[in-house]
Amino acid sequence: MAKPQKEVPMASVEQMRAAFHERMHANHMYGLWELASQMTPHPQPKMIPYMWPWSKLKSIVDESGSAVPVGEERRALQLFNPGLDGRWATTNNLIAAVQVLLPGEVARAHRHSPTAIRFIIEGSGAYTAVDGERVYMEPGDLILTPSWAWHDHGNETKERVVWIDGLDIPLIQSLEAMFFQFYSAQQVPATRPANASKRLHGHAHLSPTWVKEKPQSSPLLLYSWDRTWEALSALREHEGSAFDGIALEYRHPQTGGPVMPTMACWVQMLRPGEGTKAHRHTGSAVYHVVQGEGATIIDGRRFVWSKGDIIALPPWALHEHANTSGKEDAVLFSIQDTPVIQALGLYYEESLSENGGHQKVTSNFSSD
Ligand code: GTQ
Ligand code: FE2
Repeated sequence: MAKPQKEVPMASVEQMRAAFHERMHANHMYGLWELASQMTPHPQPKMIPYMWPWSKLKSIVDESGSAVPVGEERRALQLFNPGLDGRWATTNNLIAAVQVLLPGEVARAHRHSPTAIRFIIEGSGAYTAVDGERVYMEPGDLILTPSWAWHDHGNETKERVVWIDGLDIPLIQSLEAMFFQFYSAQQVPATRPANASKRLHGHAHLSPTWVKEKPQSSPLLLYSWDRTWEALSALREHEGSAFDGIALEYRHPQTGGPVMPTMACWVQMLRPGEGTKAHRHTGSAVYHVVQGEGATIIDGRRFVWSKGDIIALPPWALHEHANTSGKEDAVLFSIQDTPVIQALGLYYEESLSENGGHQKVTSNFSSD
């Protein structure tokens, strides 16, 4: 016969447990059983899909010129994702900003560990000087500022210049690898001819054999719009990607890899009436509408876009794009954090099989 067990009253078991948890927390410990909900079956990003329409950006851009000077810092409007609680972040890893430089202005020389790209929206003939080389801007150009490269911006023209900045600041912050310095003078003296990197490295399939140095970031600092458009046009009869249309990645001319270790840049053309199928993948992106009109459906929400709009795409969000114009090509430029995801073996991708590969639209985005 079993020994009669001494009964422990339920209430005291609960009390003992509560006291245990309290003691554990007071000593900076948590039980795995309290955290299990964070081991999600798939990514559940805090950032939300969001769009900054150009109409809104433009009115702030217009006002910014007279409202704030170019002081120590640049006149760059940083796009904060509403899902990220005031963090300096457009996506979990990337920041996008719109920067304005008025005629005669100079933005003071500095360098930082975050990597930057510029995509020019408006204005011709202003420059970014990168490590002593002036890189001159035309609309549609992509200009790189590798990690830790000195840079200043100058506008000696008679018109305002506006561009998009893309940086990996949120990633660098979470890695706690932020370094920043101002240069001792307003500008870094020019030590190389203007657009030198394009003259040396900007010849598509032909590389200078005597250049032995292979930097992690692309040594080509200027990807001119005329070349970009030439490539898109030459490929327009191809089927392209089912998910992205005629999507091209800007490449490091020596390695063939992404332009920067932490950021990839893409340009994609959607032909009149073209619509892509939906897929999702790890890695986040920020899109900028270079030209045309269309819509992107992200997790069932339709974002109707036109020239100048900026859209944030969360990791693992279903997305598909469409050019809704019957006549004009649509072109999207984007920055993506996929090189980081790829390097760590964390790239996952899935296409939507139901409903012919298209999402059901359940809402329409509005920024009001
Ligand atoms: O123009 O160098 O949007 O350093 C954020 C940080 C732009 C710049 C930004 C920067 C810059
Ligand atoms: Fe900078």
